[in-house]
Amino acid sequence: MSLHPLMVSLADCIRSRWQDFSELTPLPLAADLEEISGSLDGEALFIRNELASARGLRKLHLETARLGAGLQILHCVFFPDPRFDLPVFGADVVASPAGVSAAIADLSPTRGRLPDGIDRALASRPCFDFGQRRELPPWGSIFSPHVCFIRPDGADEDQGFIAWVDTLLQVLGEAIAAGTPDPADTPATVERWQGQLSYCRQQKRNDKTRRVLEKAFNPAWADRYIEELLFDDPPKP
Ligand code: BLA
Repeated sequence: MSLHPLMVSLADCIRSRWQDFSELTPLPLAADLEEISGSLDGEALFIRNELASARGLRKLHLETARLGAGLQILHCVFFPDPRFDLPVFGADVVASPAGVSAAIADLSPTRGRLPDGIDRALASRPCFDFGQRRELPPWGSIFSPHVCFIRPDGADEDQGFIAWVDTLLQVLGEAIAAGTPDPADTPATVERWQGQLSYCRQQKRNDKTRRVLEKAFNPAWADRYIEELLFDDPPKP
């Protein structure tokens, strides 16, 4: 079974913006984490991971997965180099045979609030008027006021969501190009590093991610996957 069309188009959009980043360098990925296949209750499981770094970004990660019971996931996070005054880009799409239940995308602050330029750029860009906005869970306090968390309804909303992700990546790309790194030991850098630690800690409070991985694989594997690949602690700058 192929991936939901929203995920195929969104992955294409992300890969195409990602290709435009300067100093793009593939990051090594443990061989057993790049392409993972298995089966659960007779159903095929599949995970594909892509990992890179670029100017201003210490880790770009795109994951597409089929995890049993017809569950499909697109997970993407771009973690900035904390020396740059940049937000974390994150996107997650979850689909079951009943359709896409969650589509979320954000540029999330790592130091209190978004840099002014990014905040203004996002406020000025049009965003589709989605019919079903979803309420954030308590750990979602990491997201910005511009976060888009919806249950997309139909092809127009799918396109609207992809267009918004494209806007986020364009705004991020402009901020990367305009930005210059601060020294590693400057207080702002250290605070942004701590902000990323906190972002990862909050994401790890999402029981839904862990539960799905534990069921598809096992608790020890899920733990390693979350701690080493999805939300590993950022190295001290
Ligand atoms: C929700 N994430 C979910 C759900 C599942 C997963 C099954 C429930 C779907 C729903 O509420 O409709 C599962 N997500 C996964 C798995 C992976 C994954 C297994 O990424 C990876 C292998 N989650 C993220 C990122 C964001 C994110 C980067 O990984 C946001 C930038 C958000 N996922 C997110 C949110 C919810 C969610 C906010 C809703 C949680 C809730 O309502 O409690």
